[in-house]
Amino acid sequence: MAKPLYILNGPNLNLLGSREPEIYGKETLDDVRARCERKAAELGLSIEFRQSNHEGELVAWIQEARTSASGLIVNDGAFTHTSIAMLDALLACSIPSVEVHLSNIFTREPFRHHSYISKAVRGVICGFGAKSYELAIEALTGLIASKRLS
Ligand code: CA2
Repeated sequence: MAKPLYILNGPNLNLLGSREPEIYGKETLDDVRARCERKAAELGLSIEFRQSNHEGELVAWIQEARTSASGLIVNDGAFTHTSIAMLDALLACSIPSVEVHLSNIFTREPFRHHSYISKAVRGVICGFGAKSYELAIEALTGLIASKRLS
């Protein structure tokens, strides 16, 4: 059995669907999880989908993913723009990883334009709402398959 894709979500993403639908869409985090489960199943993969409001817990999960996951998708929420700890955890993680955002962070406030974690991932997908996660699963599946062949 292949290892799952870890899909990790950072602070406040548990509130999805409750406010700011014009920025983040109307779907809840459970809806996003269901989309990810469907997309992964289509591609013959399983997922481990988690959310935390705590930086240390997210760091611990990234460390866990090093040995327990075949690939990693991270929406670090606001920690994207603040956390060197998250960057270091991802740099120590050699499995393929993708950064996702629901919103297009580059059309928003200037403080959202910089991501500490982009340096440590294979690619970034943002601005497609919940679909960003499905696109990330497709991209990651390709990366994992090409790693298996090499
Ligand atoms: O666009 C994204 O996915 C973000 O990672 C979401 C973060 C934000 O800090 C990043 O700049 C971009 C915020 C998530 C908070 O989501 C909420 C959704 C509904 C209500 C309240 C918060």
